[in-house]
Amino acid sequence: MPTAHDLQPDVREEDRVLQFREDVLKGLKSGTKRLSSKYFYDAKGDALFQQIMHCPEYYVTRCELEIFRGQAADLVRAITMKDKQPFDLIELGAGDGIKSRHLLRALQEQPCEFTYIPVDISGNILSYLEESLADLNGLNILCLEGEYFDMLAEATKISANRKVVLFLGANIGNMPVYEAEKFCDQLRNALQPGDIVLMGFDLKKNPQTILNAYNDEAGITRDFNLNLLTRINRELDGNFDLDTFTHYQTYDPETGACKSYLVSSTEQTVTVAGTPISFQEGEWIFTEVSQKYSMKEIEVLAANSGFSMDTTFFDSKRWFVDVIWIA
Ligand code: AVJ
Repeated sequence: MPTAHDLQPDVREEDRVLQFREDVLKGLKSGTKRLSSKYFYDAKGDALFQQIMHCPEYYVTRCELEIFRGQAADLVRAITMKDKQPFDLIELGAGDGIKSRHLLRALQEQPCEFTYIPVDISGNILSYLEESLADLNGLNILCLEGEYFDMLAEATKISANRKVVLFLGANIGNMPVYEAEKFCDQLRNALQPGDIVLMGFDLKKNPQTILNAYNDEAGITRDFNLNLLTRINRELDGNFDLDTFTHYQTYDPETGACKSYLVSSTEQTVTVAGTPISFQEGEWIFTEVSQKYSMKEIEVLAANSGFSMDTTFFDSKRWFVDVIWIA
């Protein structure tokens, strides 16, 4: 099955690097330095994130997996509804699809036809995903590599079927709250009444549990964070010295924002794509937010963007929730 990734790979690659350079330079030249967490996911970053998902401290994936393993039948009932019309199952930020696999198998056992359309910014992980799902006989799959809404528009061009959009793994947490609100508005506008969203949120809980999940003993999250600098060195001809940057993690239980930074331990000047970037000793680069929610905040988010809350699925500790919203 061809993927969007296969179409004119050279042109796409060139555009991708140009965009990366523009974003990185803008972020590093700004008064408060920042880099977008979407750039974590090169081949090395994908592999490190897979390792994070196996860290004892990183409960997020295990909680959602428990929901998908234990409640697949209920999830299927909630997303297929009564009409039995074929639908498109579009997964935004699909990654390696470990969780979706349970859902896909349960869906294959019911009579309703569907096409699985995983969307991801990493073509690398999509190839891996497609291969890992090869044993699901008869699965209709179409991989789309790119940004969420570009690919959602692409999917709408390809098919007029009812849509079920999966946005799992607390991926929405990578947006600050005001962006998540914009995202949900935009998502609602891209859908038709009756379309369904299945969204995963990491819930507020003991702050120490959350902080530890992003500050694991083995230092995998640190390496994941630092890999962004390695990627800049390689793809944008940068000269970051990784020994002079440390991983710094915070969690604010009141706002629910869990944030990652890279802190320069010395005063220094780094060059990226020919542009000098100077750092004070102790100056930081903000690299990621992983926003945590309360149920109340999730309800408000749904209501404000015009979705109606349908079903909720919790893990046994109630640390994570998958919610069904109807457009
Ligand atoms: C893939 C966005 C869900 O924020 O929990 C894990 C990424 N970053 N550890 C998260 C991540 C550091 C993860 N998401």
